[in-house]
Amino acid sequence: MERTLSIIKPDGVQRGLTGNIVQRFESAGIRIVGMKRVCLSKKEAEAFYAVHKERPFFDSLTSYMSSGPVVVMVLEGPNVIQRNRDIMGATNPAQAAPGTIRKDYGLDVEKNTVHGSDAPETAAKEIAFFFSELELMR
Ligand code: D4T
Repeated sequence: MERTLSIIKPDGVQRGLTGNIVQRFESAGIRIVGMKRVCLSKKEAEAFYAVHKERPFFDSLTSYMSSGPVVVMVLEGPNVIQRNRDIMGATNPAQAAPGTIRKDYGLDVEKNTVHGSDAPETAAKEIAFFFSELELMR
């Protein structure tokens, strides 16, 4: 059993895609064990994306991620890190496979509708960024 962090980015929340995206996870048999809507400050977005701080898109990405509410979720299931990434599709919506979230809804490489952790270590860190142990107890 594995856990991963999913974020519905501001473009997804603003366009009312939360229900649709949640349904994609649930119909794939993935359990949502934590979920909340939050507004990130620029500083919080910079802390979350700290690994990308040297990348040229860092300022734009963190401004965008703090531009409106996001929905953060902890997904649980076997191999859920990779399964979530398969459901999301490639980072650039133009290269995403048919039927993926980013192909169906992504606007560009920045406004690509969803985020998902990419490995067990990053998943653990990203989950702890948003959720306490208590919130995820069953
Ligand atoms: P996430 O982490 O959101 O699932 O994205 P990926 O793991 O698929 O992609 P990434 O690490 O290459 O990029 C992290 C994050 O930065 C945004 N981004 C990326 C951006 O705003 N502009 C860009 O030019 C690139 C390459 C999108 C995802």
